[in-house]
Amino acid sequence: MRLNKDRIKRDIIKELQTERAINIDEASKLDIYYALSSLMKNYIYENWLKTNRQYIRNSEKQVYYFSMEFLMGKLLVSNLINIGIKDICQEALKELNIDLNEIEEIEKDQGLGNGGLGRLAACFMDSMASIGVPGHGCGIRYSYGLFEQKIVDGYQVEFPDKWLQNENPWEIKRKEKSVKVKFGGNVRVIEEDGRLKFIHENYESVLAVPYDTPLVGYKNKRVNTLRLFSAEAMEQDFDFSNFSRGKYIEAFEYKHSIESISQVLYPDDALEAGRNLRLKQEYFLVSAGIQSIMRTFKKLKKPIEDFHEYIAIHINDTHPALAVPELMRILMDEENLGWDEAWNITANTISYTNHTIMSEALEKWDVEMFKSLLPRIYMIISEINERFCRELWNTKYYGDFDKISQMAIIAHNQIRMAHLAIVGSYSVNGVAKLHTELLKKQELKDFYDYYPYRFNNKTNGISHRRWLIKSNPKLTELINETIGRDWINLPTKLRKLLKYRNDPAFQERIYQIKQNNKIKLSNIIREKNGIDVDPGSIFDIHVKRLHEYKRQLLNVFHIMYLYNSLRENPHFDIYPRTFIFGGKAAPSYNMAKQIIKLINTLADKVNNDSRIKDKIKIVFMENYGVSLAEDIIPAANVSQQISTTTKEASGTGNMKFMMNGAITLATLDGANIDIKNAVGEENIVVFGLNEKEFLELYRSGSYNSMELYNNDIRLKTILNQLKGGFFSVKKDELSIIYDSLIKHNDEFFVLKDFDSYVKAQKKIENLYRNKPKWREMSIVNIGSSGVFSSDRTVYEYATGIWKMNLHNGYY
Ligand code: 26Y
Repeated sequence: MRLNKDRIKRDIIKELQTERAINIDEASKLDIYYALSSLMKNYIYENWLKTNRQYIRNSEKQVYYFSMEFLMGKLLVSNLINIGIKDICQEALKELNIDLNEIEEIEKDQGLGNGGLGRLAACFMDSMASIGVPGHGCGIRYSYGLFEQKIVDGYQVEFPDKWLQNENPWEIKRKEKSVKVKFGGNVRVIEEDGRLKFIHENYESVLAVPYDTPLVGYKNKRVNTLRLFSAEAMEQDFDFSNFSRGKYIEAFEYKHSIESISQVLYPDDALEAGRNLRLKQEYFLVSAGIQSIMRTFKKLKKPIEDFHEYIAIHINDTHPALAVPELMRILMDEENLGWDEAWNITANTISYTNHTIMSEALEKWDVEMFKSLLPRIYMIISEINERFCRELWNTKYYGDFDKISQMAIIAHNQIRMAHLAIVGSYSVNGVAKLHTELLKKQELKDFYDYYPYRFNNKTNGISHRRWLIKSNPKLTELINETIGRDWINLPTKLRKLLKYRNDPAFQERIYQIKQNNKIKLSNIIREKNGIDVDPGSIFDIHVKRLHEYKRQLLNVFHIMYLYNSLRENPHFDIYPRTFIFGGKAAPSYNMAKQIIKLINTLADKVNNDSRIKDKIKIVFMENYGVSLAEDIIPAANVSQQISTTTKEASGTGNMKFMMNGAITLATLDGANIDIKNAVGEENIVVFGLNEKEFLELYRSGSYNSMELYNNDIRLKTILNQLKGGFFSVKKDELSIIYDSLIKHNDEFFVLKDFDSYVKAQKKIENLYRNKPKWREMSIVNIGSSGVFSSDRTVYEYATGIWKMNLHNGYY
């Protein structure tokens, strides 16, 4: 379909009339948003149908990416970009006196994820469609995404995220493709034709209703599918006539209890939820997802024994690890395969990514709870466990009870999901080099020793379409003008920019673009926070989930140190700086919430202290999420990536900042190390303990935070300020922070890295004062960021793990 400006104008006007019954001069922004999305769907659907038809016709292998989280953000502009009509659409709207940015504002973020893992899934969807991987997302359509954060009196307060309040124009409900998911009941075993049969009885059925969203590839006419399931009560079960008279209210209660399964996303991203409802959600996802895949597979009319030749199922962390027993159940109980055949298919279909080494985040389920909710699945896991333990005994670990119980899937009355995921899959990957090495050497060492060939690394990436082309259009324009447009399909070609690193004219333009982005962000800050910040100051940004290991505290302590120094000595030399924070704390994570309170309390004090003459400003931006990130990241000078070494599996924010020309202030953790290797030591500022030093200190148990407190007057002052009267907060308010650092010996080595961090910050300041140097570094960062495109990552998954043949001109 050839599109031009006039045609788009005409289509919008017509769409408003026929679909919204309104003329353009009366239309609200919401009307325009719906009209625009509706006409885009006309452009998308044709290719969606073609893509699906082609997949079936050619029997191309399909990947299904199972994830409890998809943090998609807004889709309107990103779809316009990928269809290839953003510019003409923007012009067409302009001629109708409509500003595309204002229409975009109307759209609610699709925030069905906590943070890194959910956003990674969203970037992968974009990359799969764009580089030509037949791949689809499979998840839950939560009625409420991650809570909306408001800051009230300095504290985080959570509100429900009503993202579906207005109709979501991108999804199509496909009620006719619903499947049944069964919970509870009992399993009766009978013998039939010499084989055992397992009859699941007295269960409760839940209807999993799919909602499909098209995933539009970048200018390649390919459209994949994101399928999210919503839980509904089965109509016959819910039928009021089935409830005896007088049970009217109970009928509704029943309906609600069923629908609660897809009601809300769990807001914890590291602390194990361990709850019955969460387990229901996880099984709901995998059962609905695999049943739906089975239906598609049947259309190919291929022998079931070859299932894994046509289907790959990837599990995003262990949350969908029940895919292993669920696929076994379907193959055995519904397709009548024997155990060995079913196991061969399953273990060749499923692959698994680990995203964290923090033991708190490793999922475990209580056996009793599990058994009563999923009796048949429990039987299958028990059998997998028994066979696995027997195999260990018969092969490598004869007589070694300890080793076998350490590796078992079920032990101490718990089911260990990571062990299930590893045993039931053919590939296990970490998300950055260091992370994968740590999995092999430590957390999953036993499994690495046993299955070395299963382990591999796939360094994370981000979609350069969303995180550069969409979020930083001016920088994109400059890049296109300077090196052409090849880099869009092959982002490593951004390297061509390196040639201009010392070109004063180019440096000046890079600087101007950054300046404009900073002005835009300053306006947002003025509007949202009522704080005036100086776009001429260094924008030093720390945005991500709130976690002790991510060490927002270290940043805060440095600011307190600067503030104390300025108060003591008004001539203390400092380049003006704006410290920007953003991030949500899990609602039950007290310490993280106290850190938010501390940041806001400090901000109040510092921002209103006339003695320091606006040399420091502190801003906490509420409700950090995908769209806010798109405004913040292009405006950053400094990217704070300062986790305690070994704790951050990869990080992906670090890549987004780098791609937008910020300089990373980093510990040698996660993908920071890969960034350092990509840009070279001179173009990143590194500090703190490295992996080896950290592990030595950690293992020796010789760290004593009290000593640092006693010997470093800066730290002593700061910590004492937390305790007594310095901040006008209730008595003992911030003392849990003090206690964690002093009484509980500073688990995340904040005090240990403090001195090194202060020096690194000084180095940042000196570099910033040297304008040509800073601009050069910024260009080198942009030019080296192509390897962190998720196109590269997905290409590696597709060829290295999923064994797909890609017919693609670029990759
Ligand atoms: C079990 C449940 C409570 C749970 C829910 C969500 C556990 C973990 C999570 C989310 C984890 C997560 O987001 N991990 C992050 O994954 C990113 C993508 O790989 C990494 O970049 C980041 O370092 C890691 O913390």
